[in-house]
Amino acid sequence: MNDKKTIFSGIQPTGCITLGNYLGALKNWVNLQNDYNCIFSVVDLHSITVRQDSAQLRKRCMDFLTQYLACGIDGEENIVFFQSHVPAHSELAWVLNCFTYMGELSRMTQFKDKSSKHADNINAGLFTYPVLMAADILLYQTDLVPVGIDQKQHLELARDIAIRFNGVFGDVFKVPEGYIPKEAARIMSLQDPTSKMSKSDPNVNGFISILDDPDTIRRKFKRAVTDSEGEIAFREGKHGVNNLLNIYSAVTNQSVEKSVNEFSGLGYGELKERVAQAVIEELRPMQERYADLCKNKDYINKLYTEGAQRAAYLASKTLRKVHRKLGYVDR
Ligand code: ATP
Ligand code: LTN
Repeated sequence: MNDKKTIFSGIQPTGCITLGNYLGALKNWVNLQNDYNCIFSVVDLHSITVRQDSAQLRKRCMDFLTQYLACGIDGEENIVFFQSHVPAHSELAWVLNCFTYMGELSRMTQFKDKSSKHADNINAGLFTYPVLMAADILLYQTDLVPVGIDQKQHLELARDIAIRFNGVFGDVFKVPEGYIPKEAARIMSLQDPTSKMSKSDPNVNGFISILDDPDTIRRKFKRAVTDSEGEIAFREGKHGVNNLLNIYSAVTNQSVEKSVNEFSGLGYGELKERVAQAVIEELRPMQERYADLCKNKDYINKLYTEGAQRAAYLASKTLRKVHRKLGYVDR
C-alpha cells in the first residue's frame, strides 16, 4: 500500500451515462486518478430501487463499466467493480441502517423526488438508499468522494453516520469529504434548463448521452431551450444560456467569465454550434476507445473480477473492525 489518499465513487446503471454524469463526476475521476488510490463502482444494488428489466440491466452494467474505462479510468492502477460482487456493501448497509434515523432519511430530497416520480413503487430500498451509499463510502476508509452537487445531501448524511458510529465505538470510519466541481456541479436538462440533466429522463432531447454521435449532439444542442433576450450573458434567470456556458467552460477547462468574453456579440445559434462542436471533440477519443474495448470482453472481465477481489479484501478489513466493535463473535 502507498500513502496516497482514497477516492470512492459510483454511478448507478440506469438509463445511459450523460454529459451531466461525465462533467459532474467521471471527468473528475479521470483527473484525480493519479493522485489517489481510486475505487470506482457500477452501483447496481442502488439501481434496483427503481424497477429494471433484467436483461437490460445486465447489459447496461457492462456498458457502464466499459464507459468508465473508455473515459480514461485506468482499471489496473485503480479498482473497478460491480457493487453486487462485494457482499460487504450490503452487510455494512444493514449495520448502518441501525445507526440512521427515519427522520434523517425522510429529509432526503432525492427520496422525495424519486417517490413522486415512482408513486406506485415507494419501496423501503428507495428510502434507505443513502445508507447503502454511506456503506459504499465508509467501507473503504474513503477520504474523497467526487460527485455532482445533487449528492451533497447524501454525502453529508454519510459523514453524520460515520461521526455517530465513531462517537459510540471510537475511530472506526474515516469521515469523508466531497469533491464537487465548480462549473459542472449541476448540468441542466437541454429541454427544461430549470431541472437537472438526468439519465432517466424519458425525453431523450433533454440529455446528451456520452455515446451520442456528432449529428445527434448537434441536433440536441440546436433544439436546446434558451430565452428570447438574444444576449449571451451569465446571470440569474438565464437558465438555458447559463447551462450552455457552463457546459462549454467545463469541457474547455476554462472559467465561465472567459467563455462569456469569447462569445460576446454572437448569437445563440453560434453559441449552440460552438458548444456542440466542443462536446463532440471532447467525446470523440472516448467513443473510439469504447468501440475498441467492446471487442475486448475478456480484458474487461478480468478487470472487474480482480477489481471485486481487491475491493472485497479492503472492505473485509473495515467490516471485521465493525463486527468486533458491535460485539459479534469472530468468524
Ligand atoms: P437518475 O436520472 O437515474 O437518477 P442521474 O443522472 O442523476 O441518474 P446518478 O447515477 O444519480 O445519475 O449520478 C451519477 C453521478 O453523476 C453522481 O456523482 C451525480 O452527482 C452526477 N450527476 C448526475 N447528474 C448530474 C448533472 N446533471 N450534473 C452534474 N453531475 C451530475
Ligand atoms: N447515489 C449516487 C450513486 C452512488 C455513489 C455512491 C456516489 C452510490 N454510491 C458512493 C458516490 C459514492 C448517485 O449519484 N445517485
